[in-house]
Amino acid sequence: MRAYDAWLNTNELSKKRWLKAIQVEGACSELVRGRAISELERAFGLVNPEDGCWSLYLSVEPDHDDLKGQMTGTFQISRQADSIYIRAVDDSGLIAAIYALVKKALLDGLDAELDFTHVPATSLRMVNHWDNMDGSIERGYSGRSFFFKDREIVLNDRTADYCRLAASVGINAIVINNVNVKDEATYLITDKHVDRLRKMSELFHSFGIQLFLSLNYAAPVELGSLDTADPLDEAVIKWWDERFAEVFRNLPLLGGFLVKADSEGRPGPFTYGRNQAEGANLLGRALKPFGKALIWRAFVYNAQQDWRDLKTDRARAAFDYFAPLDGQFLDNVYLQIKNGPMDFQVREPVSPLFSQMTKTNLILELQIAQEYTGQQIDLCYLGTQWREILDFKTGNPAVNLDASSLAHMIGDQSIPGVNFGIAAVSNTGDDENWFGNDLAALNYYAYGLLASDPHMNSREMAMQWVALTFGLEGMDDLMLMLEESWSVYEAYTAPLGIGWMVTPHTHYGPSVDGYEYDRWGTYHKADHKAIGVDRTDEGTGYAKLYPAVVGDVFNSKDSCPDEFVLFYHRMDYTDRLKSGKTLIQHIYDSRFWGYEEVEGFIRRWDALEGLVEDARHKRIRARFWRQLQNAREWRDQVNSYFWRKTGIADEKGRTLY
Ligand code: GCV
Repeated sequence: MRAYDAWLNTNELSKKRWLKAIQVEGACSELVRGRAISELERAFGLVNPEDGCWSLYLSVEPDHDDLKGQMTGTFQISRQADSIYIRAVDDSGLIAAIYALVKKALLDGLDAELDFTHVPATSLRMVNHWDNMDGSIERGYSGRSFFFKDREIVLNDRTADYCRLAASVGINAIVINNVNVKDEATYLITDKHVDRLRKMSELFHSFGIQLFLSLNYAAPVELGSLDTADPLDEAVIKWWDERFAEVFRNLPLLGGFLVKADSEGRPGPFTYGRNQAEGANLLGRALKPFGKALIWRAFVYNAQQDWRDLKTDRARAAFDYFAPLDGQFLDNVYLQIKNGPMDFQVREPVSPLFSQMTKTNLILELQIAQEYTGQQIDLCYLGTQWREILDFKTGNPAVNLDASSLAHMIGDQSIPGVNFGIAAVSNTGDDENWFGNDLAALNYYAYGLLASDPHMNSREMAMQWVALTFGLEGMDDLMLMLEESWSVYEAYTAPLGIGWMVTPHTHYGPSVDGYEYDRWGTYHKADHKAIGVDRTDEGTGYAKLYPAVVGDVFNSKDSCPDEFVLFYHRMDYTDRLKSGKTLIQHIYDSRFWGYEEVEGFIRRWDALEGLVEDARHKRIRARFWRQLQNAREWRDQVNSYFWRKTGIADEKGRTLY
C-alpha cells in the first residue's frame, strides 16, 4: 500500500473490472464527464461490458424536483439490482458522488446498501495553501510546494493526484498561493502565468474544485503604473476594474481572490487612512460583474507592539477593527476569521467576531498545518479541537443560543442573508506521503468531512480514516492515541489557555519567554507570584466582547473553565483550579503526564508492528521518538522555569532543574 495514495487506495478494488457500463447525462460539462469516467475506471477497473457487475447511470439535473435550489455539491445515490444511479445538482456534486461511492465500496464492500442524499453544509469548502513561488511553503512541514518551483507554476500528475485527494473529502475551492503575496506571486494576476493558470483551473474544475488566488493589495503600485493603492482613488478603482476584466477573460473558471491586508507587513487600506470595509469593497465591487468572490482576512493586528505597553491586547484587535463595520461589506465579500483571536494556539476561545457579526458573510479559518501543534512531528489529531470550536455557542444575537454554535451557523446557514463558508490552511507538500507524518493525513481528511458536515463526530471521522488507511483490525490502540493526542500535546506544552511559550519564528519546541519581550503582542506576564493576562472587565475588557450570556462565564474566575483560565485571568501560583489543584501543581503535573503519555504512544505504536506496513511503521515510529524529545524539552524547561520563578517544590518530589 503506497502512502502516496493516502486514504484512497483502490489498487485492490480496481484489479477486477466491476463496471458493465457507465452513462453520463444531463447538464454536465465535458471536462467533468471525462473526469467522471476516468475516475470511476481508476477505482473500479476499466468498463467490462461482458463480465462487469454494475451499470452506472450518472446525471447532472439542476431542475430535478429533489435537487432544485439545493446547495452546490448536492447529490443522490441509489441502487436497484445491478444498476447504480447518481443524480447531482451540478458538476461538483457529480464528482463528489463518485468519491462517496468509492469510499463506500472501500469501507463497506461492494454489496453495501446504497440509498442516500448528500447536501454539503456550505458552498465554500476551501483549502488555503501558503505556498510560495520559489517552491518553499510558509509553515510547511511536509516538503516543498507541488504547485510552484523556481518562480513557475508546476502542473503534472501530482496536481491531478492532489485534486483527487481534495475532492474525495469534499473540498471544492483551493487557493494555491500564500496569503503573504510578494515578488513573483504578485504577477499571478497579470498575463505572465496565464496559460498554466488556465490549464490548472480546468483541471481543478474537472474535479469539482474552483481555483482561487491570493493577491497583493498594493498591486496597482507594485506592478508599476500607479503611486497609490488608496481604495477611494479613481485611478485605483479603474486599475482593478481593468485588471479583473482581463483576468476573467483569460480565466473564466477562477473562483475569486483571498487577501491578507494590513497584517504582518502586508499592505492595505490603513496606509491611506481607509478602513477594512473600504479596502475589501474596492475589490469586491470590481469582482461583482464576473460573479466572483472576494475573501478578506480578519487577521489584522499591530505586529509592532511595544511589550511595555500594558494596555493594548492583541486578542481584541480583529474585533475592534471589524465589528463596527458589520453591514458595510458588499454581498460578494466574505470575511475570513481565524478560529481564535490570536493565532491557532493549541487552545483559544472562539473569535468574538462570530458572536457579533450578523450582516457580513463569514468564513471560519482553521489550520490543518500543525504550526503550533507539533509540526507534523508530534501526533495531534485536530478533529477533537475543531469539534470543540464548532460546538461553541457563540451567542450571536441573530439566532437563539442553542442554534448559535459555529456548527449550526455554518452547517445550517442559520443567519438569514449571511453566507457562511469554511477554510483551512493546508498541511501538504511534495513528500511522498503528502503530509510529512503519515498520521497527519487524518487532519486533512477530517477537515474535509467537517467542511461538508460541521456536525460530524470527531471519533467517527478518525474511524473512517483509520479504516481506509490501515483497516480497523487491531487498531483500537491507534484510535485511542488519536483521540487523546490533542490533550496530550496541550498538556506538555502551554495549557490553561496561556498558549505561546514556543521558540520564536520556528514555533516548534519551548521557549517560555521567547515572545515575552517581543513585538508580537503575545505575552504571558509571568512573575514570581502570578501569571496570565487579565482580560475581564477590570483588565483589557476582552471577555465583554461576547454577548453577556457567553462572556460573563469567562469574565468571572469562578465560572471560567480551567482550560481557558489563564487566557482570561491572572492567577497566583497558589490559587486553586476547578480541579482542586494549585496552579503550580497543575503546571508540573500536566508536563509530567504529557511526557509519560508520549512514552505510552511509543509502546502502543511498537505493538502495531506487523499490522502496519513496515516502512510506514518505521517512519511513524521515528516521528514518535522525536515527539518524545520535544515533550521532554517542554516538560523540563517549563517546569524548571516555574520552579526557579516560584521556589515552590513539586508535591510529588519529581526532578526539577
Ligand atoms: C501566512 C501566523 C504565521 C504566519 C502566517 C500568518 C497568517 O502569524 O506564523 O506564517 O502568514 O499567521 O495567518 O497570515
